[in-house]
Amino acid sequence: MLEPIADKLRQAKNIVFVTGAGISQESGIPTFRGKDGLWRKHDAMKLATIDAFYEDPKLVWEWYEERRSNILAAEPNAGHLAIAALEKFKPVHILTQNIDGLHQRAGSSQVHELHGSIITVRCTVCDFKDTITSSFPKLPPICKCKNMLRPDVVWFGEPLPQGVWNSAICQARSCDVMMVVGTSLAVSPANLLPVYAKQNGAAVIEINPEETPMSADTDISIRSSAAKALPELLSIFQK
Ligand code: BJW
Ligand code: ZN
Repeated sequence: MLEPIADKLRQAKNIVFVTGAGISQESGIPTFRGKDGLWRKHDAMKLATIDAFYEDPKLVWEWYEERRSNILAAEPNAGHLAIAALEKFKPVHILTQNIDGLHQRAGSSQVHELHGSIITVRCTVCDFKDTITSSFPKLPPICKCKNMLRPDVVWFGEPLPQGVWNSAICQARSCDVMMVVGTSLAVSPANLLPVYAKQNGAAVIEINPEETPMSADTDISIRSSAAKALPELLSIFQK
């Protein structure tokens, strides 16, 4: 599948991955927009905005608690593991929209979490931020300052963490190969990253069983699952 761009991959000085929910689908974590996607069952505007949180914090927290326990029970799949193993051969940066931490658990060292993390919590008012180590006895959890804690994720209408976003732009503008894996590219500003890479002359390679708005502009679109295609990508370097 990747033979047409094998030389480009071998010659690459740095490889950047832009990943989305699809890469974790084969770990049993549902995507957002597919046929079994979360947004088919839930109204995004009632769960993933700050207004929704203030409207019904318990509901939003229950949804995140359920997802967190599913995520913590999941394991990185062959796709995550192949990307981690690639670090033996090339500098690799991962710009992920996922909040599941599976890239880090697979062993990747350079992971930029564009939409935050489900295993951290922060205060809605003060600077408090912490890792969640167990489930909360009462929802919503309350900070020492007596205000509500919230999941440390990026909801619709919220800016991405500035430092992470700035690094992501730098990576996108300086890479020579960008792999776009398991994202519908429906959400901005993350969907601009392949555009920046393309403007910089990088080869953009997509791995996704479905077409995306970027497919026509990629150098190669691989219609396959992440857990199938990424080990093949790794094997190019192992030859
Ligand atoms: C496989 C596979 C397999 C399946 N292998 N592949 C109008 C009104 C209001 C806002 C906007 C608007 N128009 C635009 C906006 C901006 C908005 C936006 O983009 N909205 C669009 C949806 C219209 N964006 C924002 O609001 C962002 N912030 C922002 O713009 O700030 C501006 C600002 C600046 C300064 C001050 C203030 C504001 C924030 C976006 C936050 C997104 N948050 C979520 C939830 C995060 C927390 C959580 O997880 O709960 O992030 S939404 C959800 O979508 C989640 C994901 O990270 C994100 C992207 O989804 P992803 O990963 O692409 O998943 P899917 O399901 O869409 O696609 C999966 C793909 O995998 C599919 O293509 C499958 O085919 C494929 N696949 N199995 C490989 N095995
Ligand atoms: Zn506080």
